[in-house]
Amino acid sequence: MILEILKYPDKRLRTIASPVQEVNSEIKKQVKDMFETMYAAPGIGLAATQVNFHQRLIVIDISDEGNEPLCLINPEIMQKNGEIEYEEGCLSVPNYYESIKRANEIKVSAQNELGQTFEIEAKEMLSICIQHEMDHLNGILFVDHLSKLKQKRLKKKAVKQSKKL
Ligand code: K1U
Ligand code: ZN
Repeated sequence: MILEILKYPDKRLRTIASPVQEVNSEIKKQVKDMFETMYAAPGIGLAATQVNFHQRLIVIDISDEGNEPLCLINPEIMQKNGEIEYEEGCLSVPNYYESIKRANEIKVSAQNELGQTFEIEAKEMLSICIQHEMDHLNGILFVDHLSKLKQKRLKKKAVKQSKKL
């Protein structure tokens, strides 16, 4: 099932997600629907917050063929190293791209869709994408990393756009 993606400045995007208590059939269905929604968008990542589901769950696939799905439940960053700058986009902020600085290498602990705990070391695009999606789970958007002036301009444009719909 394709889910609706909340658009900035929707206040629900500011919700802090709760930990997933148990990887049960509801969570497995949510993971399936989020992958379907991400591939259809199309995007390379999606956080549960963006589809108004406020539990700590993200899906990612940065491969060109879209055949390397990665699901992270209750992700935690254990280590961060270096710095990388990349022009990011967001399915919740359509048609807006800005350069953001993040850690280049991260070590993350998470559970998979079977509830098994695993660790992953990520660098470059995968690291950027995991950090972007984990920000969503904390109610943070990539535009929050920009100057107050850029944020003000973007918000004005987005509010105007949302009134047209
Ligand atoms: O969280 C999101 O809104 C998904 C976002 C992930 C992301 C992109 C770039 C840097 C960091 C995080 C997107 O997927 S935006 C769309 C996009 O980047 C893309 C879409 C199709 C093909 C390739 C990229
Ligand atoms: Zn996003």
